[in-house]
Amino acid sequence: MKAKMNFTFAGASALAVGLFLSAGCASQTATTSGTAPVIVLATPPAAPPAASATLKFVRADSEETAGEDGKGANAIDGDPNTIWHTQWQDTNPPCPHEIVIELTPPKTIKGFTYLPRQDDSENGTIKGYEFYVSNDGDDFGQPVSKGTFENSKDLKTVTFDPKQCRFIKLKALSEVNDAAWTSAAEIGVVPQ
Ligand SMILES: [Ca+2]
Repeated sequence: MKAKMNFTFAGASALAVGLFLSAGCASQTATTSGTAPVIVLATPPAAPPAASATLKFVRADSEETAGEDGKGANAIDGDPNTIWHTQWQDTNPPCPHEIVIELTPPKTIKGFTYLPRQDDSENGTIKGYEFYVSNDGDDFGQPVSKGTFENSKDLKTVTFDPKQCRFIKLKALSEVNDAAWTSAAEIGVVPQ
């Protein structure tokens, strides 16, 4: 849709420029003809909203809520500056860690996104991962995707064959510096 709009824009612009150039010392007719498509371009139709699902935090195996605000819900609040972080103040449970998120309504998704914490620390940034989907929130079966993230602050996008699901689970198998923790600024899905 967007590519088509851009093509239309470019084509119309070329037409307008062509009309302008051919008009020379703009006659009334050329000016009127050349202006019309520009007016249309000034108010392009709005793009249709992307298919999306509301994300709801369900559970995580560990959340640090005393030493910092590291609750699991921070991974789906839309704010890159808030994070889910597993416990580190009184105990440091080791990987793997996991977080379960519900999609409302259930969706067919073809991938997920992981945004690591965006501050100066790497603590908890996921290295090895597995990603699961489920319809009941209990039986997640085998992972639909597994791999290793590059160690950077960049948004990671992982795609797979489309899956209809109500729940997703991201399991962190390891941390970039092999520490015990897991953290996430944002976790999202890629709708089909
Ligand atoms: Ca967040």
